Amino acid sequence: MLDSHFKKEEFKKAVKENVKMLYRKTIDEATQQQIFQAVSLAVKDVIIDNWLATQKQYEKDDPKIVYYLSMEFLMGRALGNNLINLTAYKEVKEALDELGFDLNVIEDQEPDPALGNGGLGRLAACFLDSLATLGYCAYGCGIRYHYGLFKQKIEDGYQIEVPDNWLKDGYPFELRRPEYAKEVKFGGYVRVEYDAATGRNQFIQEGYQSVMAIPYDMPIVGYNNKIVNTLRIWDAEPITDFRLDLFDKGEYHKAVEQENLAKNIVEVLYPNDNHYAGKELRLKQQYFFISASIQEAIAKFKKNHDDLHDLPKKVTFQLNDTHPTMTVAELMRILLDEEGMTWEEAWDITTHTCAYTNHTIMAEALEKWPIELFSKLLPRVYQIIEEINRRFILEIQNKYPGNQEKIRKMAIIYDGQVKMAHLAIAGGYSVNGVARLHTEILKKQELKDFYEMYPEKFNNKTNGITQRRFLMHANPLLADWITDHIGDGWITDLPELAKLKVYVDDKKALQEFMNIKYQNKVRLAKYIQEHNGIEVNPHSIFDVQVKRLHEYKRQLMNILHVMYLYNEIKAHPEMDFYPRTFIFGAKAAAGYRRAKLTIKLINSVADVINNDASINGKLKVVFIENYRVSNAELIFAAADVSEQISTASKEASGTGNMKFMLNGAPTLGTMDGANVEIVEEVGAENAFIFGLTADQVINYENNGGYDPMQYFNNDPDIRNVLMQLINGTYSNGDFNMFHEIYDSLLNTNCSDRADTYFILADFKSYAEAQKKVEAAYRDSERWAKMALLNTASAGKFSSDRTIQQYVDEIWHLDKVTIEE
Ligand code: 26Y
Repeated sequence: MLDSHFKKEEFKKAVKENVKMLYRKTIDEATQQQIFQAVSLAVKDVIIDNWLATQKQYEKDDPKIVYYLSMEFLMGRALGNNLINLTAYKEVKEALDELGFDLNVIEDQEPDPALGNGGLGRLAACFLDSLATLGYCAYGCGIRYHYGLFKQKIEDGYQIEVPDNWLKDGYPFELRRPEYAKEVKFGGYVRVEYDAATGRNQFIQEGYQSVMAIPYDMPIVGYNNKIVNTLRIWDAEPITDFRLDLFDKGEYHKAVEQENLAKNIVEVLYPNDNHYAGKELRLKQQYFFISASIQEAIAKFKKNHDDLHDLPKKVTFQLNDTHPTMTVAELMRILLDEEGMTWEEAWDITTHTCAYTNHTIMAEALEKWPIELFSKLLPRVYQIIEEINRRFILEIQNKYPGNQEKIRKMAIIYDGQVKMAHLAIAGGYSVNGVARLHTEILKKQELKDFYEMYPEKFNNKTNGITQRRFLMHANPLLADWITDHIGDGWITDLPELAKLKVYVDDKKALQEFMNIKYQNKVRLAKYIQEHNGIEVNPHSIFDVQVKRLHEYKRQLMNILHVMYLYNEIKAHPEMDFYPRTFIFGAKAAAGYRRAKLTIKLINSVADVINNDASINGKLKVVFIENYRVSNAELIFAAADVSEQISTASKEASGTGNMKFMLNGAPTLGTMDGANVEIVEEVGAENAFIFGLTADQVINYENNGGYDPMQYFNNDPDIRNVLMQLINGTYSNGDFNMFHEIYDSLLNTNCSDRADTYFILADFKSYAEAQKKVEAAYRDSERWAKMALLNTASAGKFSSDRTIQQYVDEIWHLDKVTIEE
């Protein structure tokens, strides 16, 4: 379908016109960045018409709405994706060609809006794409951080964080909506006043500071269906001058404070992934965007409905992890204090409107706020949480009379802390995990007591990814090849990929499939040459681990294995070794020392190996700087092997694993997260599985008995590699540089259990699995079949499927179609 606005000549004219209007330049004088702005504006023009039509349709149909509340949306670039979903990519590419521009280069001008850290934020972005494509009324609600996730520079092998000023040239795909501004209040105290008219107490917040929340809307274009949903991100601005007039001179100080509050609140995304730090500013961020979003949702509801008791029929608030859990208390506050409901009425509505997704079992990621901090910052919200907690404890006592242990483990407020996960579970009607294994662990281990009390709330929603970005846009050669063979139904119905299975014995098809992989490897090799100055051999096996750097993801095990291989090659130069390129990409949280040291280790090992001429380029190690959504798209398309090697039970789902699979890279991994379901779909013979099972890991954790030293003592290969961490092999003779890593594995002077993530326990079976990878790859026909079967079996892992399950089992939304 070609929209009339993309008639080539008209589009070219629009671009020229935009360059003139925006920059007073002719097209040959404009910079690439200016062309990007002009092209984007022309695209936005088309989107706006569909956006308006969608809003009209929603007003007419009055469908149920899901608000996807998330501190993070890792959107990646919009231009290419919007063109894909408008089905205008190829036409625009041609039009720009004719103007003398390369669409790929223009796309590269766009900053990556990196308003997220990793998996959780990217999942939110995939969900928005699927919601719009499936025709559901959905709003993403988040924060317009002025600085997204830092840019990573590598200097002397170390990670350096550079601020990401993504808004500096202006972002063409956003719309400021000051008419929907909301006031958000912090601090002060609560005055209680008896209202004789209603016979009830009124709770009035006084002496507070406040900021204005100003929404910016970004269009979320559905695929080929004219639907355009909205991602609404809130910016903060100080209350304007007229309010300042209200202050007498003595309050000048307060006015300045309010101005600073507004500046600070949306300044920067916290770069922690799966690690809670307890920063006051983060709590402010949470309340800021939740209060604004919930106020707006209620105002919107009241515009078209007159009874707030119907809210659960028309609205769901989906909480993306515990970060937006404030929703429970803020909704209660509005229903109680502003709408005058009784506690019972308000609680009934709240607990039928909120739903919570858990993304991790890592204890250090659980949000627990000190009462002190919480009650000072949000006095009224805290009162409400106290009352929720009081009643919740009564419920526990009712169910388990005399059982203090249950209260200790389950209370929302305990030990001087507010436990956000407990609030999210008590205050909502649904609790879901993000892969089958993860949900089972939640039920049996982490949230056992809650599952026992509310079994009906628990459910699983295995994650998914959008094939529009991660196949169509990321891998156009493969996308076209697939469409040539089975039609284009897969674009909105990924299980259609199974039709490719008939080609598994077709030599020509296999050859073409692998040839596309080769071309994508050449494309990535060029990127690596340009960005790292390292020459890699596109005929070597591209073995890839890209994801956030975290100990549980075990990038360390990967690089230790590389060190082991290098030792083998040096010791047996005659050995027949298939050339391999190990590719890493990972950002470490700025304050995560051990993760940053692991990056240094990877780069140090790379330095030594890449510069050792004696191994004839059999082994290369590449650390791709500044891994992010845009270069991820190049990387997935070019990968031969997908490293998914987390300690079993620790990776809730993973979604990178699905992106590799879709692009034809078999999984080398543990039975963790969604890997379990990937293996189920593709067959164990088309994956390389190794290592402890989740049950074995949990058993060690609960009962002890793990001794890494035993591996060190009994296995000379392991011992050699570990000794190289402290004998200067990779540190120019500096014995200290990597000592911390050595200690972490063997516990010479560490606080936590040695080798917390069972690297030594899994090392040998990992090395064995790697040998099987090599053997399989040498048999090029066998490998081609495996690769093709991975793509052909990826159907389950579309976020379209995930979203449909959320709709059917949690949200119960109505499907909308745009009438022509
Ligand atoms: C508390 C705070 C500092 C915090 C910030 C970010 C805690 C957690 C996170 C991010 C968590 C995250 O990204 N989790 C990942 O979610 C993905 C989507 O469900 C999963 O695929 C992945 O396994 C999980 O680690």
